[in-house]
Amino acid sequence: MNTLIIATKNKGKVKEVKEILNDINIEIKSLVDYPEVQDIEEHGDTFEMNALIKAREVFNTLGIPILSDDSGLEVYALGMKPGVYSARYACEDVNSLKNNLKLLFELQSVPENQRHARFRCVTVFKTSDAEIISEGICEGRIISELKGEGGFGYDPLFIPDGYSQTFAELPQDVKNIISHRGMALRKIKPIIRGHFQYLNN
Ligand code: ITT
Repeated sequence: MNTLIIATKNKGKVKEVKEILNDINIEIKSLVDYPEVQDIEEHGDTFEMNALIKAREVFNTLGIPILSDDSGLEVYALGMKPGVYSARYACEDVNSLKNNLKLLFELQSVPENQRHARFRCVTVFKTSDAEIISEGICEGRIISELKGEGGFGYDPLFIPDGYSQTFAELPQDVKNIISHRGMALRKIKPIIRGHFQYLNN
């Protein structure tokens, strides 16, 4: 069976990507399965640059089709921060609780009706002869206390527009339909499917 590698060790992302692509007949692995791939320095200042950096570095090491995801939260009242720094907003290590607490602290004096935010996700599908990029955006707002146990990252603080529950409270299949990641992946999915169908013919 053909293999697609997701260029991440983030288990929350891996779970979502696998579910969204589950009707393509491929084996999906992540960098958790490839400890020999060294940590990648994400030195780009846009989601697109960082997604390209991850896809290219992992492709150069492993030489098989790669899907990368660079994503984050942009809060309007904070000048679109934390943005590309979402994973390491509070400290150098990825620590979701600390990031969420820092976000609550930064927004403590911002009233409910000015807490608009959006998640953005840029994905890159890289093969030996192409790099395809897609983007998804999900608008919503940040609440003032953590709610829900599901999802990952900032999910317990984010309520998508049109809903009354956080991403951490909503069922995973609902998040996948409306999320930034779901949107970016559904755009790129026909190309991924077509690539592997072509390889099999
Ligand atoms: P990789 O670089 O290994 O993919 P990462 O977690 O460092 O993993 P990013 O650099 O793309 O990934 O940072 C994304 C951060 O943005 C992530 O750690 C979360 O804090 C946040 N984030 C992205 N998508 C999210 C989602 O669907 N729900 C909640 N938080 C999300």
